[in-house]
Amino acid sequence: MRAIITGINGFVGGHLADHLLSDSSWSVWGIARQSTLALAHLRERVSLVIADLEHPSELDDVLRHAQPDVIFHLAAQSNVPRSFADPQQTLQTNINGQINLFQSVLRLKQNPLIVIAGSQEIYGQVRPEDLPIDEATPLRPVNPYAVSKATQDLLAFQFHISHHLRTIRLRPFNHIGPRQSDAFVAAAFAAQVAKIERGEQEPVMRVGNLAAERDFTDVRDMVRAYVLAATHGQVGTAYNIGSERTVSIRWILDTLLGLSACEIQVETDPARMRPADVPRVVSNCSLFRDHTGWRPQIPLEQTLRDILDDWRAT
Ligand code: A2R
Repeated sequence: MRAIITGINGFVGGHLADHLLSDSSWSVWGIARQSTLALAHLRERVSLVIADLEHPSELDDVLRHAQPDVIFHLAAQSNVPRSFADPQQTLQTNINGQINLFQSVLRLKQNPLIVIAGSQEIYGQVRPEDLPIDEATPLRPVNPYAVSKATQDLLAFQFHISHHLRTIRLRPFNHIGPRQSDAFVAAAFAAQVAKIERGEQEPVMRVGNLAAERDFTDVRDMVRAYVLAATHGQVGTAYNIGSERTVSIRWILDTLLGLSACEIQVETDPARMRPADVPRVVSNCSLFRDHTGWRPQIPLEQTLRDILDDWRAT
């Protein structure tokens, strides 16, 4: 099986490549804008192709060359604050990038399975009575990134219906793990703990809303789900992927603090409070479970230990 991963140099892309390459039946091409793979250990094993999703002729070259059976479409502008700062750029990259990819596939008359990495952010402002969130829950995106992901989801459906593209739409809930940017909460806390342990920061953590409850999955379980979607998923379908349980941000913080020998104070920083936060988000993933048999396997305590060890090593 020949797989292309767009966004190979991103957080999920590296883990997905690791997972695919653990099975000798996959060969992996990666698309990136840079001329080198971010993860050194992948350099011998992934065929890197330099291409920008916003340049259709570059995509044609990649597809002609790789002749993929599966495209895992991960490349995106994935940062929510950046999407507020420059909504046009986020919509341009995420929506037009995906349209370019689809049109390239059609132009070359290829017929790969296309797995779209979406986001639970598309559900946005969920009401308590909407919980747990299943695929029929209304989309109420509340930031430009979420709008771009909702549009990617709709376009994948439309191109499946109109052009028979074999798309599968994934709607992953929060996923965390080693190598994630510290723009995300678990990595942000772990990075601070590691700095405090090295004496680079005073032993005080400044935190936002700790009461919010979210549905977290280890990224390594998440990429296993992406591959199961490709091998066992139903074309044309949208799937939620999550743990179907919640933990609070406070639990994440307390677990990380419990993994450190340092005495660390916690202070609330009003600047980090997001008043519009939805208090609780939890998924219903029964459709994906029924179709693929997937269940997360890595306990979150283990995930947090691995994240902290990763920051200690950087
Ligand atoms: O910014 P770069 O050059 O490192 O590349 C990013 C890449 N990317 C692009 N690649 C080709 N052409 C473009 N126009 C383009 N724009 C962005 O996508 C980056 O390496 C990758 C996204 O990685 P992360 O931001 O780390 O996202 P993550 O967490 O891996 O999420 C993967 C997917 C995204 O579509 C999310 O929206 C979804 O999962 O939940």
